[in-house]
Amino acid sequence: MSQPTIESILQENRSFAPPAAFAQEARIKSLEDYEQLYERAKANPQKFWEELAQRELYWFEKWHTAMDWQPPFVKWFDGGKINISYNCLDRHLTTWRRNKAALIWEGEPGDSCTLTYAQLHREVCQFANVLKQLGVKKGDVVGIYMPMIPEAAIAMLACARIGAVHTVVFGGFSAEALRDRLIDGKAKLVITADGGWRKDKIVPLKEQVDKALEEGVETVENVLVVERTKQQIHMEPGRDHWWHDLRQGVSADCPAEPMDSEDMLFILYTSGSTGKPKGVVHTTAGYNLYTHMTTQWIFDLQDTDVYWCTADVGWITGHSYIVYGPLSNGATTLMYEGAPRPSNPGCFWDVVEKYGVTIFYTAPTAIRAFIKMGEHEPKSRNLSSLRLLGTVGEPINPEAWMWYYRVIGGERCPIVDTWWQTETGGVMITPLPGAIPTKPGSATRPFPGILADVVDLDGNPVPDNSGGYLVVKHPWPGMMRTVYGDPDRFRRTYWEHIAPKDGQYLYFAGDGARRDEDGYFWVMGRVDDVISVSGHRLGTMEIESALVSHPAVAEAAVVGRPDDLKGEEIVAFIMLEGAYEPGDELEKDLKQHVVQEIGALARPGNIRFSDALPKTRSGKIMRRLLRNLAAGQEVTGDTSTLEDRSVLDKLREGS
Ligand code: 6R9
Repeated sequence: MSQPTIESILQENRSFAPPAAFAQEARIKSLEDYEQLYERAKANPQKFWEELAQRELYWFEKWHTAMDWQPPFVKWFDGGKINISYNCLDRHLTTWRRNKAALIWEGEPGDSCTLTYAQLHREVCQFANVLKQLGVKKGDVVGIYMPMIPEAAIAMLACARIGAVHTVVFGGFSAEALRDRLIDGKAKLVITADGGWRKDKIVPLKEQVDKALEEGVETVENVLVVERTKQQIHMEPGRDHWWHDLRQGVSADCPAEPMDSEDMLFILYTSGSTGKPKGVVHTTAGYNLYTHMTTQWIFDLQDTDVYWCTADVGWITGHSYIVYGPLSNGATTLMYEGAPRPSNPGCFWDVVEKYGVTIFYTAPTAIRAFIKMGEHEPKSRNLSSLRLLGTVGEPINPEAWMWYYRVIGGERCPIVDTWWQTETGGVMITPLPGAIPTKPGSATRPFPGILADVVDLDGNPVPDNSGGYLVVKHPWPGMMRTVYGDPDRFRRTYWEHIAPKDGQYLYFAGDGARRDEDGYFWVMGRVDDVISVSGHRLGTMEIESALVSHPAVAEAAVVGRPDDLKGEEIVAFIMLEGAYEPGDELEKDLKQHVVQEIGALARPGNIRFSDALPKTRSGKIMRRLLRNLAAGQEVTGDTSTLEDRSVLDKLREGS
């Protein structure tokens, strides 16, 4: 990489203090409390995490070494014996939580169920015993390709219980993407369902598994199938088994396997900007502790909360903040199979009302979709149970933040904008809702124990308000341990872009950011999303925010295309609000609007209107593909993470 500067052009001066009533009852009640905690952790991170590990988790045996750091490889709590399924289930059974709702589930067609901690424990134990019967042993890799039904979480916990490594593949991935991941992970068993419900249609999961295994995946011996949608499916004799058949008469007694702290817990694939997806490896104890503490403090969990994270379990957010973090804390976690759809655009608000959801955690892309659907959907439901809102996945445009705050939160709920990654295991930069005043568009400050900085390529901190690269300076318990089967790629991707500084290794997240005079972080998006116009490097998100603040724009994605004069020219892909029509007038108006909001240097050279944008299944706009389109090139590289492939064809036709 050359040594570019990254310019930040977003100006946002609004600030919201934690509501007094919220702060009073919160776990962490004031900025002083946060700062004290932060300083204590910074002075001795190992000691800080050790104390929490001792206080918050159950250990079969205590560790001998808190942290062993051989850059870039780290071990946490070496010598300890622990099981995350035990921490999520068994230890609650001897308390009043035994009969508390652990998992509330709502299916898309309107079916639902609630499992108490005791019931969930039973289900997990029985599932674990079936896995054992199918020959799954400690250390074996199990592929999970499931809809959002309780059995997805049960399967994960069952693997963890017996020491099998799960690799969850999002149910929207193609057969080919599934196949690649099963081969790379050397999976021995695949757990799936006949199908899942999505937008009133059946997603034929088992059929995809059949295709993935058609030419044989050498390591896969068995397929375990959960019945969900009940359409006719093929069952391969000897290979495929129904869960409801195998569970008959199986014991629900299955003690949790004492695992070494650093035993692998799961592999989760995340796409690199090019090439083969990376298998991000997380291990047991550190991940357990990190997701436990972040869930507790960031969502300010109280025993009366009904907590709902709308992510899919196939995504890291689902792993850490639907399953492991909430259950480890003994919380009630809600899981919803559906998505807003033409037949029920207000379904999310129905769920909030039906269960009295108190904490709601979603993604900016969903918020922008809600904005497009209009205020009448949320306004016609009773959302007064909500007390805290969260967002994750992308930088949130300040205008979307304000809408979320006003319309969903009734100007009463703090918003936690949580910055983190598959690789970090848990949230890294975020408000603590009772303590840290929020500013729309900023993830605010690092979680206690996280030493984040914004630096240049030589690892030197950049001045306040200058753009740079977001790095982490000290290992934390939840960090990824390696790329599965490719430690070199781990080193290259995360540890070599930025030079070690005074012998200190810096974890490079791949995001650009700036820090303001209050120590707040403003994440500007992936650095590969930065556009260089006449030598000014502009974060795409900031131009997008300007566009989205125009009443005609529902969603915007901005990319650069090569330009002889300026180096790069800005191309904006725009999805309009329902009532607006594309046209030359509007195009001119939008360009002028960006000039007004940011300045002439950010004026888009070209605006294209479209009725959808290419997104990954976790809702991130795939700017790499838009860059190809903007430059008039064929789309290259990996498109397996694209949610709806037809969007590309439409964009191509329209260009
Ligand atoms: C959890 C998750 C990671 C990338 C990350 C960044 C973007 C996530 C963000 C955010 C700004 C936030 N990102 N949260 N950017 N503000 N609050 O999304 O993991 O799918 O691995 O994506 O998402 O660019 O580097 P993952």
